[in-house]
Amino acid sequence: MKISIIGAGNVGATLAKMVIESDTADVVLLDVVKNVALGKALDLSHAAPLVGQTKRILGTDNYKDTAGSHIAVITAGFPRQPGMSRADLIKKNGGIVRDVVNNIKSSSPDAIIIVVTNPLDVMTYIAYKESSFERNRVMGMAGVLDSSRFTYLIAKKLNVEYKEIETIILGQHGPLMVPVISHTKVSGRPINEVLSSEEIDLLIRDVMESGGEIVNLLGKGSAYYAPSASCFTMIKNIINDEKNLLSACVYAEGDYGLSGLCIGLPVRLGKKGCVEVAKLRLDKDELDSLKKAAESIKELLSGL
Ligand code: A3D
Repeated sequence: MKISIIGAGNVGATLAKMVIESDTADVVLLDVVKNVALGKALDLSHAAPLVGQTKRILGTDNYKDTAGSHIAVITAGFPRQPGMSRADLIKKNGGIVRDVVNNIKSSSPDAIIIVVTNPLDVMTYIAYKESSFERNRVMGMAGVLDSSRFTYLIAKKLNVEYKEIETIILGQHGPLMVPVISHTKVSGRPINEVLSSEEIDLLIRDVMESGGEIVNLLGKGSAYYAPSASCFTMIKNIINDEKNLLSACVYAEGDYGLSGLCIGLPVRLGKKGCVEVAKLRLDKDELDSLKKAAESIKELLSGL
């Protein structure tokens, strides 16, 4: 297996470390800033004798080195700068994602693409359209991260193990995310039998503020350990054909009454990519929230 990671920044390099240290696949780490990719790949290679990994990592700025990748992860892009509008960020990162996707398309025409670059729902849509790949081969990472943050917060609040929590967050990666409370359980019990609605609302608020909290604490850059782990979870599901129920941003084709956009939906990932959009029975207010999130994403897409 060969995984190319485009963008050797915080998320890209951390993900590369997870993939090779676990001996999951060979990695090509590509960045426009060639020396950064080369330096990080060399540093990770020097750890091989200590960690015992047998897979190889190559740093490059040349897409020829990525040829024949099974999975291509796009982490290339820039965060929003002070004074920069969302539309400005879409323009800047949209241009990068288009360029990256066209390179992936010619070097690895059979690859499965996982997008991480923000704003996630819009960048995944751009990647889907630009690639002309089937929808099962283009997806965005956000829901696994948001769901993991919710799991962490519920487990902490109730002092239970993470494995006791079952939850999923759909919708937009942002303030219009949709935590599916009707499918959130603690040790098999519906969460609203364990926590009051006020307590649940506070936890949801905390999930929504998690990313911003980390940005404020770091002072420079944004979260990358949990985003990388989330991406790695998606990769493992694909490589090992695990097909666990996860949330990922995919192109909607009538699923949940939505179409013409990429949005966080419940999916199963396997060797062929997104092998199923799962049909969960959602409450009316959850469906309404999903529609609201879709409207907001479509508004952003209309500016493309
Ligand atoms: P950062 O550490 O700045 O790394 C970005 C890297 O992309 C840098 O090394 C750049 O040189 C490189 N780059 C820029 N343009 C290109 C290009 N055209 N080709 C190849 N490489 C290029 O950022 P990061 O790693 O922290 O985050 C990367 C992206 O992921 C940003 O857009 C973040 O907002 C986004 N992100 C999303 C999530 C989600 O949950 C969706 C979480 C964390 C980060």
